[in-house]
Amino acid sequence: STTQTPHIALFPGAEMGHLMPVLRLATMLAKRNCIVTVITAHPTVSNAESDQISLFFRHNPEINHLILRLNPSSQQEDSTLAAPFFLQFDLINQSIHLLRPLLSSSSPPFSAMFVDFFLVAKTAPIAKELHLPIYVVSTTSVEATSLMAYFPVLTSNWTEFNNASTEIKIPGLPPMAMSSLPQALLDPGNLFTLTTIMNSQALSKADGILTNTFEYVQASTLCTLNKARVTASLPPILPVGPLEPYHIPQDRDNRYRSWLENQPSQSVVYISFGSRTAISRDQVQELERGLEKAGRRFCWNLKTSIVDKDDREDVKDILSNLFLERTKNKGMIIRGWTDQQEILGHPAIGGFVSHCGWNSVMEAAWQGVPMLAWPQNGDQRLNAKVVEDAGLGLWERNWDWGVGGVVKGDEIERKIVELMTDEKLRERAKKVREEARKAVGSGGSSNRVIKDVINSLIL
Ligand code: BUP
Repeated sequence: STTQTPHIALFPGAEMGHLMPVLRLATMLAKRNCIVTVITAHPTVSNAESDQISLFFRHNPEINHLILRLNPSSQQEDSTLAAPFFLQFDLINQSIHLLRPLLSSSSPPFSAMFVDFFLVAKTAPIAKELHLPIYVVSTTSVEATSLMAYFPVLTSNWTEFNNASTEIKIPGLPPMAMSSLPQALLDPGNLFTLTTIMNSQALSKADGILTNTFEYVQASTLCTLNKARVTASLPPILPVGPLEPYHIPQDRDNRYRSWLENQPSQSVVYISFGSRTAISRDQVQELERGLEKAGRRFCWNLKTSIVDKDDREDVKDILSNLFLERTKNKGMIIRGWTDQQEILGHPAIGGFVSHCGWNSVMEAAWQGVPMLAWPQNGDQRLNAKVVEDAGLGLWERNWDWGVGGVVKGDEIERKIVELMTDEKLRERAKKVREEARKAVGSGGSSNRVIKDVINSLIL
């Protein structure tokens, strides 16, 4: 039989940082004449996820939607950082037997499955049964993917791993500081660690690892890794990014939009630590001090809870009255979910203080906004290094609140001023933007990669 139009099943994981890039990939594939079906697990962990899912399908009617209904979990929500998302991944994996009937009932039949990294172990056998190629969608940097891929080797002897020096050596990559490892991975019994190892070991079953990155920012890493794989069985890492944001017309949250409209070009620093990182009260106070002293205009996406669903407290209960009063003409405080991509694309934005979640890094690259990298946990320190190396931003390595530390206001002031006045940095960030657009444009590196993948699915 001949299939000119491949039908691709996309299966994102839990958490906005895993959902958004897959939805972006879905629109990219649909534009290239693929039939696209996105499978989402229901219920989601957060309202932000379920809102985004309904908005997305409402505005992209050409993309099909299948729902994998999860059995209600008997597990209790854990209060440790981001644990709800690991539990959700676990629950999806436990419910994976529901996927096969969903897939086989679909018409036209599927040509391939693209799945989240944390779902590959359980979905690869299904792909095999259905004789479908399977690609992993990585939502992080190549460095972080390599670390995951190599992790089972690193920990084949836990005692040795725990006594290891301060550096981790992964073939083909510069040594990584032990401190850049997601903390949860140091605990062999942690659900995150177990899920990582299970899926890392299954990577060899995939035909490729589609990654939201582009040659320019990670050229040497990509080149080394694809020549001499981290592990012999690692499939090729395929840079297809930056995944272009899709536009969803919004009628809510006009407050910050009209505020931004009235600010001079490149005068505002945007501050956000992502959807999972809650900031401590002490750090909030120091940030207030730093922002006030820096005297710059700012737009602060203020989150004090872990999961993106429940920021309920009033701003006035978190920030000091004095700060609010003194900065009322200079600052905009955002609570709840907002379209970050749209904010970063606004001409008034001149800098981005970020935790360096990989999506945020790619969004800053896409818009050419200089970053002040302030990584906290997970893959963020590895990502911050990429930001620095690519010339997209500054990184103060000793800034860390992850281990209970608090960065002082004076330090914050100094770095924000540097971020907003460093002309060379601004130029370099512009260059990154140019290269990002070249990569996905006609004849660009990412464009070629995705074209080849699609062509390989045409029988
Ligand atoms: Br907060 C927030 N609006 O208000 P990352 C985030 N986002 O659009 P993660 C919004 O969510 P970790 C908001 O643009 C990005 O696409 C943001 O992904 C969007 O970090 C995504 O940047 C967040 O990869 O943390 O997933 O929050 O690093 O722990 O994965």
